[in-house]
Amino acid sequence: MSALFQPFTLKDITLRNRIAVPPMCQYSAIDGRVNDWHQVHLAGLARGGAGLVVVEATAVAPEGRITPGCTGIWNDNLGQAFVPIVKAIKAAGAVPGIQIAHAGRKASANRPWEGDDHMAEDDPRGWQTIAPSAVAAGANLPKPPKAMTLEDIARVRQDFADAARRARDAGFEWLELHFAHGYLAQSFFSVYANQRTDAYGGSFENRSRFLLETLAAVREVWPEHLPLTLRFGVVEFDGRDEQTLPESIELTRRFKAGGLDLLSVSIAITAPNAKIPWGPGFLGPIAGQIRREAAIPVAAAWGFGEPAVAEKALQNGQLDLVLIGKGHLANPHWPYLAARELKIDNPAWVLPAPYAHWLSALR
Ligand code: FNR
Ligand code: 531
Repeated sequence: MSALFQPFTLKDITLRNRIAVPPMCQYSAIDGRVNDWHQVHLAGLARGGAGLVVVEATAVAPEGRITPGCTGIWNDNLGQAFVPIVKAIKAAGAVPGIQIAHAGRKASANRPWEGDDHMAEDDPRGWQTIAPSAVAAGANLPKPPKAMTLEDIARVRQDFADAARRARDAGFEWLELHFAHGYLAQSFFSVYANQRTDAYGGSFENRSRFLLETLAAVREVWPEHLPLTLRFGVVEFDGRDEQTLPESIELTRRFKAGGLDLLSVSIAITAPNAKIPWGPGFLGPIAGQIRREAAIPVAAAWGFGEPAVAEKALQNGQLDLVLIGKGHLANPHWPYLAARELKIDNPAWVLPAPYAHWLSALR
């Protein structure tokens, strides 16, 4: 029996299979507002048969966007703009999710195909970035951020809670906080980015504080019966993961105690000298360790695009949900082709009825 095509129930939500489309920035919004491209992109992915489609990192405040083209949900008008997308994802039989985010010191950048670097100081489209400390992110992101005051921290925490409310009101049924990839929340946990000497820096407790407080603020707003999840970089691949991974497992236990329903395991990306061992499903073993030691459902991405690799990671208990990113950009019908490759004899788990009848032969 295939693991990939088993339904997955979390709180009151059941996904038709274990395949999720992870958030993938489109850099195509104007002043944060989604448009027809986002509709085409996301509805098309949902039509392909994934159980869950998560909308890209959507900024909780204008300065929290990575680039000027990133989506936002910092006001009610922007929140309501997602309603047609939520409806389209549901009409295709998938569960609509959204990732809410703040890019911190990695904000105010050019699109990847326009340089993937900070916009120049004199670029009128750019803005002052904020972060735990005035430590720049790296060579292509050299602008030093402004160290956040306690008022800034309180404001951004509330921005996440307000964003969660707007996501709820737009009809999303799955929420993911972006606490990974060197963005604001990850940078609070980072010994590299966070050099604060107040209650938000230094010790493990202090470096965890912003993440746990923000989760708590969102937990109060997000409905109890809908999955509340977050994506977190559990390792840096900087040579000191013997210290980092145990801390990440302990923090995951505290996320769970704080009401988290699932952890999407990823990479921290705050160390200047990271050596990431990219490879097919390379995060699987780490995800499995988190899943066991923190006793929480987990998802992971990175190179699971070969159906057999995805199936194996689920079969051997590394993951509860597999995230297929670029594989879905290459082919929105990835789930159906995976069913064929794995010789699953009932495509109904991945195809809407009008398609399933004609394609049921899987030949
Ligand atoms: C991404 N990724 C990403 N991750 C995230 O947490 N929020 C996001 O908004 C984005 N945006 C994004 C855009 C694009 C174009 C790509 C290719 C990737 C990372 C993505 O969710 C996923 O983790 C990686 O793509 C690895 O999975 P695959 O592509 O190997 O299946
Ligand atoms: C690439 C990336 C993935 C995992 C670790 C570091 C970098 N992604 C990250 C995306 C933006 C596009 C590039 C986000 O997380 C928003």
